[in-house]
Amino acid sequence: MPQKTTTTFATAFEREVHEGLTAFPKYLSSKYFYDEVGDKLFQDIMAMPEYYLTDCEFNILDANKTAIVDLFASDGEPFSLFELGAGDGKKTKVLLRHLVERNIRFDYRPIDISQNALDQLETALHKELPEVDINPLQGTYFDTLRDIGESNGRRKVILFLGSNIGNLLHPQAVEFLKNMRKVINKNDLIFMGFDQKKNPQTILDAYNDKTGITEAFNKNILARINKEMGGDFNLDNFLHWEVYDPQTGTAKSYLVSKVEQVAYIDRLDLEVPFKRWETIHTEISQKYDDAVVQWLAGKAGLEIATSFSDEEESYKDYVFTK
Ligand code: AVJ
Repeated sequence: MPQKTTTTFATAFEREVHEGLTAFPKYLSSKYFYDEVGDKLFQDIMAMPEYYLTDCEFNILDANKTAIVDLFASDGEPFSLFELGAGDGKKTKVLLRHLVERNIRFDYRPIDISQNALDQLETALHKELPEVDINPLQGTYFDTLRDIGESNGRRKVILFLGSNIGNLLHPQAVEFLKNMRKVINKNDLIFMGFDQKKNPQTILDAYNDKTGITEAFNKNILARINKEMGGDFNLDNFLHWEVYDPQTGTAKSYLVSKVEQVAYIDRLDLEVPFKRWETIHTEISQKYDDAVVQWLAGKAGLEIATSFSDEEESYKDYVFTK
């Protein structure tokens, strides 16, 4: 079987695909769901009735915008509002609009892995909220945290919405929070969304819609390998499978091979054999409760200053300081 033995890969994506598809059991990282097609599919997910997270957080921000903006602007000095994984900024616009209405001085620095998402956000903001001073930054959370640390001397508020942290296992989440702690000063804030444990059926439905949007989103990682690395995955030979463990609060997504098959990835010179019913683990979407968030924050040396939630406590935004 031809196998690439050298360790030179053109991109991190190529390296990680090689690593994950030659491992046992197989895995791929959900951060590679997001190209132009994936961004659109995720927007469709956010618009689905089953995917309660987006509406829930939107309503929390809208209902509490005065208190939230008071926190952000606490000392009256101009500040920089960073946002990790900004996406289409739908929820953030509630806060941006309120900041503009109150004549608060700030600049907005959205960060996303997808240049396409950033371009769309910048165009939309120029039209809808031309007063906002916007400086987009493309990259992964890990690269860009460095840039945040080295930024101008203004106070920093870092937004991390949408329960994006849920893609990280707890040890990675602690590492990530520690890195965030390193780039902030005493009066800076981290404002972060954490989807909460709830009726397991509600969670399962959010990641397993009947219309197949989540399935297409999950399979988009194989579509990207086909497009960008000359892969020949037959997407119909895989099914989307979701599990949720109510004890640990972990939702996991898989692609399951319906047949015995061998895929070939030209750019990697790699054959990828699958047994019938063999899996590729593609994503975790962790659900939390106060105790777990408290524990994560404590491990990272952060304090919970306050939190905002809906009536049902199905989703919470926490404010961390150091
Ligand atoms: C963007 C990571 C928050 O895990 O809920 C939606 C991505 N995956 N449906 C999530 C996702 C399947 C989403 N995050």
